[in-house]
Amino acid sequence: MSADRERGAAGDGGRRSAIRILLGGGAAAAVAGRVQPAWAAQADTAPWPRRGPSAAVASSSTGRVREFWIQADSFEHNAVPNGYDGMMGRRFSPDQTTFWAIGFRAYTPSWGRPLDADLGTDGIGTNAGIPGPVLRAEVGDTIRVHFRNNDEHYRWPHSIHPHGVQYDRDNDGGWLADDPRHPGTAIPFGGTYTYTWHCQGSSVGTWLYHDHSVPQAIPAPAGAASKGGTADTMGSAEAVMEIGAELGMLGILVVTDENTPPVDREFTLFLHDAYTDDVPSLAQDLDMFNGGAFLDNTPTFTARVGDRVRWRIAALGKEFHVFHIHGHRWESNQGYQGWVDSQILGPSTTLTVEYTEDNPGDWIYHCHVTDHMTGGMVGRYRVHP
Ligand SMILES: [Cu+2]
Repeated sequence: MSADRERGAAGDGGRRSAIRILLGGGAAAAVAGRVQPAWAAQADTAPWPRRGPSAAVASSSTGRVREFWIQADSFEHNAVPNGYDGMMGRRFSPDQTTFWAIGFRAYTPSWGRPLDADLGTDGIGTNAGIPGPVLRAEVGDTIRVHFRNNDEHYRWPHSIHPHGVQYDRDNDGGWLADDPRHPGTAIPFGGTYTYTWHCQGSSVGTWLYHDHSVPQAIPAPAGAASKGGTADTMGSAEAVMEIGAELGMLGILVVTDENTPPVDREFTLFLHDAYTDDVPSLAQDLDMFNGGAFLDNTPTFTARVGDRVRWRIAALGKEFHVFHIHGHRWESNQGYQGWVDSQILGPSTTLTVEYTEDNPGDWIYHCHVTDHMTGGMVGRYRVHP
């Protein structure tokens, strides 16, 4: 708690300094002490919101510790198992759309065995690796993630960096070249680390987590000229930032409170892209929903008329996406406030879409950026009467 207070105090001081700068030289001198107009005195004594985003904790919180045993596993992944782009009619062979992926999977305690899929509104999802398990908690809870790096293929160091929750630097997971041995930022192959994150009032919503460890480059296939460095040649300009996330190390984190509306269906959808420049085994860039590309390789979601439906959507990478569902509208609660049928999201931002289902039919959902439709960001949405 003392850390929270320190953070709040620093934030308030920063805000006052910023106001002085905005007011220009004369006003700043006045604030500094000689002649203080009424508004200036107020600026220093008024009740600036002492509650930073770290302060609010709902009193009705459960205060539980949510423990997760998460392992990074490497596996060969074909993003287009049916070999067909059902929108444009193109065909692919497995060698064109397969790459060595890395993903987070949730396990029984001590990384015993992978947990079963659970697609319920409180579930962890498919637990197939891309995306990682849905990490769920309530305001007031502490999330404890026991992480093990089992990246047998690349044998790179990895980490988990969360969004939306409260953590200190040792639980941040973000690697920096000028502090390369900082705890939690580069867990070696075979190594483990425990992250502790706190869910505060400002943590309610849809967030994400991802690998944020040492940049790496995948060596070009034998016979081709090598384009870049590896962990052993860090400093190469070709190393790719967050390559682990590009290869699949990403997932959705959900924090709820007593005001979170209950729903009948909750779909979690992760938008990310893999590029031939970074992943040489691919024949074309892939733009993926939950690690799959093109109809029937991406998730097919289903609902019934009358269902309360919620989509929790996140994106990572270097693209901006426009999420669109055919036959549906929902009320935007961010940016433009009103009815929409398309919404923008970019790297590390999320969308929470809620509506009551009222339009039966066989629909599609897709990213509306045409390049990304060509790259695979389209899926089916079936609504039963
Ligand atoms: Cu897109």
